[in-house]
Amino acid sequence: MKIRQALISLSDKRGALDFARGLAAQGVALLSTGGTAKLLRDAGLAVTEIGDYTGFPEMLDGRVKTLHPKVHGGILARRDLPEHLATIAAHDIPQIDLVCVNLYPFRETIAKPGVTLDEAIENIDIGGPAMVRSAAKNHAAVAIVTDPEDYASLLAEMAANDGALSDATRFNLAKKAFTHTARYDSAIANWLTSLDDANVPQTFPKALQFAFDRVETLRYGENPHQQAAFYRDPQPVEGGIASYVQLQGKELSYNNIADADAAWECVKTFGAPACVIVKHANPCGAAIDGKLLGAYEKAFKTDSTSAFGGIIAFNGTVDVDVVAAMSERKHFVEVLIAPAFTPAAKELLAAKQNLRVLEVPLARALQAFELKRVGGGLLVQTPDAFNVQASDLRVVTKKAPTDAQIEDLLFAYRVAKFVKSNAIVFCGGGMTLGVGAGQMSRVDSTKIASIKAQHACLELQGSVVASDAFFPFRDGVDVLAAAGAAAVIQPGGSMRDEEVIAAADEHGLAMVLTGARHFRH
Ligand code: 93A
Repeated sequence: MKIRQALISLSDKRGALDFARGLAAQGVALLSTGGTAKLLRDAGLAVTEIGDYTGFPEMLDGRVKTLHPKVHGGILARRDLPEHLATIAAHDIPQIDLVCVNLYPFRETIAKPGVTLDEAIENIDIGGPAMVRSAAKNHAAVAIVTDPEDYASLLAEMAANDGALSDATRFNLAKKAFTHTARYDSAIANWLTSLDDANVPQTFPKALQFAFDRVETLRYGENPHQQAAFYRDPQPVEGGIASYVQLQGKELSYNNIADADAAWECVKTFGAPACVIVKHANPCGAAIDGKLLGAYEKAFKTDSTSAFGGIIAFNGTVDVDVVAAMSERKHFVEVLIAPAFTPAAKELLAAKQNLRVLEVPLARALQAFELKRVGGGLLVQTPDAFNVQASDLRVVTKKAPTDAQIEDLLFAYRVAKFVKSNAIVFCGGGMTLGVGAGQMSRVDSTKIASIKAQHACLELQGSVVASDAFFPFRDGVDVLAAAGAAAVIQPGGSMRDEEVIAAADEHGLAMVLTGARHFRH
């Protein structure tokens, strides 16, 4: 069916003129609301104002513009039902075949600092979503255009199709349109239900609505008998793993993406050139150095057995030296992530066809919320934003750490944040020496970390060690002192801090407290 009449009503007027011109050039009559009509008329296009069309002026400060049977009848009438066609004819209601609408900028309005409830309420669009939903419901005959990105392709399809759009195109537009209005209402519901009795927005709305876009379905989930898909936030956090661009390699798996996220979030916390190797969601090697190559060599050394088949992330541009060093060691990795790769590095990588290589922009923004599904519910928290600094440290032992030890303690604590609890991380010289992860007992984590260091023939004598949470008893301190640690970083806050500090003094250790723990489950 040829499109003969279009209604255009836009808050976001990007590309509107070109689209309207393109429609007019294909013989489509244009109807428009005040601001949009002015834009089109000023550009020399013939356009009918909605008030002239309905015989009612836009009223109530624009709250009622398009809410009229002549608009909704023209959109909603079924073209395949003679009764519908007779009814609109009897009421002198012409058909509207294309509706191009985007809505009052509610999200942008509430993002403004100091926004008032009145301002927000006035930016709740009523007539716009009504038209979008009318047109989307009647997609059998009407095209609903909500995304400026679609203008050009729709004009091209019409031009190639005698002024009509296909059924499939109209159906796809309708799906997009209902998603658009659903998200719009979600934003309103999230904001309004976040207001407390004094209308001050709180962190957690009473009812939390989410909207994600499917990026792809995955071959399977955590295990081959599970189905899985990857969804992206329509407003993704800057520098999050979801912004990846895959340069080469096999399809990403569910576990690949989860581990890539862990490696990427960890490596991003360092200012110095850093390398993090993750295996099964835990860092099995992490290091900082003057150069990425040095960081890689150190990170690999921590646990070269576990590094095999791992996910590896760098926080700087990967050059050919780094790729060559990986090849020399025959280091098989599942995924390689960096903000950029030099052309020579890319060339060398291209020979490893299966290796998945991801570029992700290096930005350190945090998600608003972290989510975890539990049976019949959802746990929601703000992210762990604590990134320990030297000024956070409180020395509690007779012995104070040296400057070099402080550097390593800070490094160790930042790595420990990304190790599943209970986490014990031995470090020295800007690298992990032994990582104990995911144990039910802190003492066992400490033992495992020191066993791992032994396996790698790494010396723990004089090392530093981080614990993600306090030591409930002195036994953990006894074990790490026996392993050779010289300085300890931990949050403190145990009932037995005194006993733990006394043990550290007894062993001649330096101990610093951070005041904030890093459980990660
Ligand atoms: O205030 S409304 O909820 N009432 C309406 O009847 C109505 N009709 C269109 N908002 C309404 N609109 C919205 O006006 C559209 O969704 C669009 O965002 C905006 C375009 O107004 P203008 O063309 O005057 O700039």
